[in-house]
Amino acid sequence: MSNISRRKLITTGVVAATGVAGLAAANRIARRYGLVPPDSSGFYGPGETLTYAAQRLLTRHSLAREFPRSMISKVPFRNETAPSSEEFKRHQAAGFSDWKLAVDGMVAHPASFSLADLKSLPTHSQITEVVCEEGWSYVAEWIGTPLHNVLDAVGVLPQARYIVYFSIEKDWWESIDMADSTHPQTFLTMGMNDGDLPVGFGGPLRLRLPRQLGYKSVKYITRITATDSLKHFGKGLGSASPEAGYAWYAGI
Ligand SMILES: Nc1nc2c(c(=O)[nH]1)N[C@H]1C(S)=C(S)[C@@H](COP(=O)(O)O)O[C@H]1N2
Ligand SMILES: [Mo]
Repeated sequence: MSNISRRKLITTGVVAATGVAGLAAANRIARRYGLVPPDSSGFYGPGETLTYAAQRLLTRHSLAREFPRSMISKVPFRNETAPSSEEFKRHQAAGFSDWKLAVDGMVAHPASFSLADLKSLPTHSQITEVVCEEGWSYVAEWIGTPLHNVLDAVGVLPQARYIVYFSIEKDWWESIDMADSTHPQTFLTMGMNDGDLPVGFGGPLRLRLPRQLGYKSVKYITRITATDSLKHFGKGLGSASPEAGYAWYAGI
């Protein structure tokens, strides 16, 4: 069976099951096809599973909307944060010359990338929106290298199912599946609106992911790791967000 008709069949199954026998049946089908998010347990679990399974089957390869330059927000709203740690202040004082991105886990060649290393990879720009779950948003130009360039450089093993990424702010970490990790708009971002990425917006290095809500676009990235299971990260729910009551998959 071709990929498309197989996908259509599974989608029809998931949707029909919702109507006929409710969430439980849809969940059984999602489970059979490995479309269960890491935060699928608990009260909201069945709903999270249905959202994730349906999005993966229907919109896996779709692109987030890109805007014309004239739509770039004049005053981008931002969370007024800069990491308060001494470690970050030291990096900032040194112009981030020693900032490193460690890449490890299920990869053939674990490596560490400086900002200069990352800038030497093919870079692109995208004009996309940051959408916060609180209801505000803004449009900016983001310049960086698609995450898949770094994943290709280290040789992610075929067993890997997720990429987990960590901020220098210890309580900010997230993970995404391989569909989002290799999505062309998932960027390791070093520039914004024609300049370096300002600290307030996550500089020197941020993972921008316009297909999901703002909280997945973690700022001040220092490490990414490839894994086949999220059980051993934090409370095993996939990221810090579900530990605080937000969905792991925040597709928009
Ligand atoms: N390290 C870190 N990353 C973060 C946050 C944060 O406080 N710390 N806030 C998140 C949230 S909730 C949103 S909506 C966006 C906000 O992006 P902005 O500051 O560029 O507007 O960043 C996300 N990434
Ligand atoms: Mo947010």
